[in-house]
Amino acid sequence: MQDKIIQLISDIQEGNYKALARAITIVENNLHGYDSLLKQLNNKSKAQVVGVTGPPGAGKSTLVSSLIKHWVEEGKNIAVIAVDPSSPFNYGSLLGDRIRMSEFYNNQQVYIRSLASRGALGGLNPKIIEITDVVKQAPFDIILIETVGVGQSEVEIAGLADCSIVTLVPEAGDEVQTLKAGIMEIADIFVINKADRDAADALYASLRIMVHQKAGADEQETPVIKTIATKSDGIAELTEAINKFFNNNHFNDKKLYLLTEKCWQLIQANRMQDVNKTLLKDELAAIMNNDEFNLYTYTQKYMR
Ligand SMILES: Nc1nc2c(ncn2[C@@H]2O[C@H](COP(=O)(O)OP(=O)(O)O)[C@@H](O)[C@H]2O)c(=O)[nH]1
Ligand SMILES: [Mg+2]
Repeated sequence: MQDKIIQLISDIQEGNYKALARAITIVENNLHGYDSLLKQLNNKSKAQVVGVTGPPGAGKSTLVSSLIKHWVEEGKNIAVIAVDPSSPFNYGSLLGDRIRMSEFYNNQQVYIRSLASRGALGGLNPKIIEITDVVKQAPFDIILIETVGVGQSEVEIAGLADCSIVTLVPEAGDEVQTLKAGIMEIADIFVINKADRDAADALYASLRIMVHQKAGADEQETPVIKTIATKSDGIAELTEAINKFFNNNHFNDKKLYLLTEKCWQLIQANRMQDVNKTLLKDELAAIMNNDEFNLYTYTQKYMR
């Protein structure tokens, strides 16, 4: 078993996508050997992990396609991990341009994997951290992770991607005020997609005010970039902002923060493994009206 896992990892490191697909399946489904596989991942990856998050229909997949095209032309190797609860990932039908997109499917520079979201809140796949680390073993320059922003998962993705791009659309104008706190924290770059629509300039202006207020005196303002993903408009500006982000000195501080965040989430998931809310409820239903019931004594059995 051990030998097989070592061979699998070595195949992945040589850019074997079939081996990568197999390893992801092993990890995603807790198949035999997954623990040993994870423990043998090395720490040498130079890949930049870029998260693209935002509401359904914002144009994330279209944006991702345009980014792939841009980077492929620069000779880069790119992986895409898409976590979409609503629809299976299908770049072909997405742009109504099967020929162009199937080019990516057959392109050795591009690896695309779609994952179901199995989280209770419909957000991220619970294995996304581990799967991203597996993908990092392969010689990719950039790993793109597309996730639908639904409440909590926006915060989770902050711990997942080195650089988080929050995609908004002009219609989001009013929502932005209410979403403000959460998205301001996680966004490294804002994209206003569908900039071909009228309200884009108004959203741009109000976002610029928000990032300015957040930045304060000595901090850099979070870039706000207008794109029309369907026409690849603004993609060059976006990739430039991504490059700038990775070249910034603050990036190392962020890496430590991200690693701590990931570590925390893994430990949390592991510690909660034996806690089942349905069982808790059943047990509590039976004892809650006892005079002797004490919440603090009861929870003791779960404490370490
Ligand atoms: N008008 C306009 N439509 C866009 C733009 N970008 C994407 N779309 C369309 O918006 C719809 C949703 O796009 P999709 O990429 O699937 O969004 P996702 O759910 O965020 O991944 C599709 O019909 C796209 O063609 C844009 O910049 N302008
Ligand atoms: Mg999508």
